[in-house]
Amino acid sequence: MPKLYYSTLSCGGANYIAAHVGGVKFDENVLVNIQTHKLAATGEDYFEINPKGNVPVITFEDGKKNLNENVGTLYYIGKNGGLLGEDETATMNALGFLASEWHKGVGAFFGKPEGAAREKAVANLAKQANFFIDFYLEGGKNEYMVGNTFTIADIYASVITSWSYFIGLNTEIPEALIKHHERIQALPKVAEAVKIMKDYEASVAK
Ligand SMILES: N[C@@H](CCC(=O)N[C@@H](CS)C(=O)NCC(=O)O)C(=O)O
Repeated sequence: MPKLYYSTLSCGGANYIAAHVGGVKFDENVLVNIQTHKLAATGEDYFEINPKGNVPVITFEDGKKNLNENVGTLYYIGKNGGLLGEDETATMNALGFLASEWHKGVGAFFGKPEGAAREKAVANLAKQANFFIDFYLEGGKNEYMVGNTFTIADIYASVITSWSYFIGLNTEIPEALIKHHERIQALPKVAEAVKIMKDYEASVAK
C-alpha cells in the first residue's frame, strides 16, 4: 500500500485532510519536519524520499514512480476518495490555480518581504484573491470552488489561506476567502483530521 509524506498545516497536510475526509487509506502517514528535512519520528533524511525536499509525496510499493506534486497527489486522493466533484477537468483546473498562483501568492510572505518586494507581493496576492473570488466563488455566492460542490480543491485552498494567520496577512485576505477557509475547516471530518495531525505532531515532539 502507498505511503503519504506530509507535514502538519502545510500543503502536505491538505493531502492528509483530504485522505481522511475521503477515507483513502495509506499504509503509513509519515510526518516530515520541513525545516530540518528529516522524518519526525525517526530522524531519517527526507531528501532520500524526495530530492526536492518538499511535501507532499506519495510512494508506492510496486515500483510505480512517486507522486511529488500536489496536483498529482491530490488527484490520486480525490480519485480514490470521491472528492473530484462532477467535473474532474474543472477540479484539476482549480488545483492548477491553487498550486501555481494561490500557493505562491500567499507563500511569498513566508520570506518576510520588505519595501518594494512586499508591495509587489501584496499586489500579486490581491490579483489572485480577486480572481479566486470572481472566477471560483462567483463573487462569493458559491460556497465551494468547483460546481458549488465540496472537492479536494476546497481543502487545498483552505489550508493555503490558513497560512495568512501565521504570516500577518489578515487584512490583505478578503472576507470571502476567510469565510471560505472557515467553512471548510468547520466541516467535521476536516476538523477531525486537523486535530489528529496536531495531536500526533505534539506527541512526536515530546
Ligand atoms: N511544487 C510543489 C511545492 C510543494 C511545497 O511548496 N511544499 C512546501 C509545504 S506547503 C514544502 O514542503 N516546503 C519545504 C521545502 O520546500 O523544503 C507542489 O506544488 O506540490
